Amino acid sequence: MLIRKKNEIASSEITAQSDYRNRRAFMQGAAAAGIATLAGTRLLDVAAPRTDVHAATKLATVPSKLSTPGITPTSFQDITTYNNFYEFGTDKSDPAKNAWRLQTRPWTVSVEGEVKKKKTFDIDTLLKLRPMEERIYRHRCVEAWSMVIPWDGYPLAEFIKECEPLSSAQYVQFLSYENLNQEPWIKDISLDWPYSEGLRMDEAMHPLTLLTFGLYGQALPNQDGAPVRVVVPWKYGFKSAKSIVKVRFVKKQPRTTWNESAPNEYGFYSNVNPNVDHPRWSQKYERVIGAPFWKARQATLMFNGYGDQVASLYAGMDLRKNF
Ligand SMILES: Nc1nc2c(c(=O)[nH]1)N[C@H]1C(S)=C(S)[C@@H](COP(=O)(O)O)O[C@H]1N2
Ligand SMILES: [Mo]
Repeated sequence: MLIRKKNEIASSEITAQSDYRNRRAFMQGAAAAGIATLAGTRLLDVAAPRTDVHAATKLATVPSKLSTPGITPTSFQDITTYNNFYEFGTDKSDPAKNAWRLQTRPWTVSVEGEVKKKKTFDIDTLLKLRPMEERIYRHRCVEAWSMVIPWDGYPLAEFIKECEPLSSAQYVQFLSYENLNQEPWIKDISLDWPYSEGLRMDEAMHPLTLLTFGLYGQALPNQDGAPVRVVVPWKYGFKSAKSIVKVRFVKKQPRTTWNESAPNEYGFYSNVNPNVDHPRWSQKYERVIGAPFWKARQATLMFNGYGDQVASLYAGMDLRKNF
């Protein structure tokens, strides 16, 4: 995606980070050498990045009937090191390096707008609201790469019911966390923060749309949008806002980050569509992350392969105009 970088990240930030990393490496070394005291262990807990695979919280999830059959998940390694999360830098490798800064507790999601009454959900309440399902979905970025991800969550519709929206609510907007101390990269990227995305109410209520708390049976690594994100498998990846703190029910189509930044390139709908090219590249094929070279390029499917389930949402709409 095309963005203007304002200037390089302040060198003080880089220093602070490398100090931290060095301290962490030292503490891990100490632990490995078996010299960690109780105090040392506590320090190590604090210093260990929350993205550490071994420190991840396991989620009790059951396989879902709505998983996409016949596709093999991308490796955990690729899913967690090749990311788009501009709050933590613009390179695909940046979020894995930088998202340890994100503090995911305490965390609340507030609900406002066209609802019976405003509510605020604590993340640990949200986690337990409904049984957790594992949904294996295709994941297609607008930049013409793809993965397969086993997400853990429950239908967004279940959460929406809990929010008690009024009949005047036509759209739902998702706002991501914005914090300059934890996400100093924000300063250097010309987007209108916080990251904002939105869905039409019927899209949000669709059974495939997942409120997502984990992947591969464990709490989301920070770089994948901890502690809670949305996943909309028939749309380009940018429609799925990460690290959500606010859900707003609204009457009119809400502002969305990429549409606002380049309206001719990124539409509000952004349904995966091999027949509508991005102005600067084709959407006919996708690069499959982590695949051997003979499977590394594949044809992109209409609605990312979910047309049987979702095409009716767009009956009568011109998908070239409403890209
Ligand atoms: N808050 C926020 N959400 C975001 C983004 C972002 O930069 N910030 N990037 C989007 C894009 S472009 C994609 S492709 C997906 C990537 O999700 P993944 O890194 O878990 O694969 O997250 C989306 N959600
Ligand atoms: Mo994306």
